[in-house]
Amino acid sequence: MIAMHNSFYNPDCLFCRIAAGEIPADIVYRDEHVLAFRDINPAAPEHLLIIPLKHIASLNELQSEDKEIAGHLLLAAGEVARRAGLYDSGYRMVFNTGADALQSVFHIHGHLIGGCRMGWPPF
Ligand code: D5M
Repeated sequence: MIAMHNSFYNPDCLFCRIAAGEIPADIVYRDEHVLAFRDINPAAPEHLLIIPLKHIASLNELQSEDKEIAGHLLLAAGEVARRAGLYDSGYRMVFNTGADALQSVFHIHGHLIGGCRMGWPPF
């Protein structure tokens, strides 16, 4: 694979590497802006991650120029939920951001979780 070094792809980012096909993942959805795959450490019966293909570290780094990507990511959620069998039963989408939220991978990802009755609030 040709090495890409630009602000879109960060070679040190795990999720950029998954998006580039360098690291395998259980992919359930892909389009021109986003990718969804199963979380390796599921916190619910169904646990998927929806990421932008563009490297953006967290919601804090999202810029107004990323509006189309951000909107697209939310628009994809319903289709990802449908493919995971969660569309009718319901699901939750969470974007852990920063230390208090325990963000561990610094490439925006929406956790789409479901397949069980959940509680609220989550702490
Ligand atoms: O969530 C980061 C999430 O990323 C966490 O739930 C585990 C998941 N993860 C880590 N490595 C992988 C791979 N290789 N495939 C799939 N899922 C992965 P955060 O909100 O940053 O804590």
